[in-house]
Amino acid sequence: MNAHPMPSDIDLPPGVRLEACPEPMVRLVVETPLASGHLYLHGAHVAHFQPAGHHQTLFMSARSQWARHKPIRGGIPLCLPWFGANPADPSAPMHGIARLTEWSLVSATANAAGEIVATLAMDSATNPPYPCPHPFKAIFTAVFGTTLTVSLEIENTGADTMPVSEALHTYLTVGDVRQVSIRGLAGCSFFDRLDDARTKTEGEAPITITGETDRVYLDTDADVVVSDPSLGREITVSKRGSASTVVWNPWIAKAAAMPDFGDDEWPGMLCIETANALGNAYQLAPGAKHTITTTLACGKL
Ligand code: TA6
Repeated sequence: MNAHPMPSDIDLPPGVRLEACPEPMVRLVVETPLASGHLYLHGAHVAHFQPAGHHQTLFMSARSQWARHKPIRGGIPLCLPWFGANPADPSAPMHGIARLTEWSLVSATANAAGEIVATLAMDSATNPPYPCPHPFKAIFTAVFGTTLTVSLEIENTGADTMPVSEALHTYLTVGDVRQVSIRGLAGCSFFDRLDDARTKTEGEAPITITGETDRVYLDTDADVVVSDPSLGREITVSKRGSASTVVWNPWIAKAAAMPDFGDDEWPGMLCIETANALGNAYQLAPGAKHTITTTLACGKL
């Protein structure tokens, strides 16, 4: 794989460094009194976030591939400018090109609250991993503090209106997915990707995971709270600019079928994805921009 060039002209605040790890990937390492974090330039991929005094928040597979044009498995993969398969091009990569792209580091600064604000940029016209029918630019921002806030802004740089679906595909670390409960989606309609893609309505009780789960909850801007008794914590996933929330766990068979995911890793993770997918996909006019944002906050149970 061609090495990602190590940025050399960026001033970094105390507690922030760049390193090539694993070679030749380049990551921004954050280590401050508030939190630790890792942000890879490959895919603008947050792969680690641990607020002070808490267990790590993001799951990372031990089998993740670290290669050009391959997504990192875990953390927060960026799905853009399409979520899932590209309906117009079955040969296109799953979940778009943003997570496969080498992003440029624009800045890394400390704000008045002592949080680290990292900004990255990409242009689909510059060495895309796959040709996109609609050109776009994107700006990624991660704020590492006692919470983690990730924002992704897309700009339509083409002359035509472009369809967009997207997700901040967050992999949460949980102690045992069989013991977690998920609140915030009561009464929402959802698209069950495992049941002939039927649209169903969620009940009032907290959601529990008892098998492979792959649901796109639609028309919701609600916070989602994951209660994780085995780690004695809850994680609140809040969002802006998103009308869909995806809940995913591969369970046994799908975990075994993924080459970059350990067969025994499925109990330790749960995806709660901030998205605009399926019926919440949108049309972006030439020159227009749209931003999707997710914030992860950890609390003690
Ligand atoms: O967001 C859930 C999902 O669409 C699942 O269907 C599963 O495919 C998951 O994403 C992971 O996709 P990936 O392409 O990263 O293996």
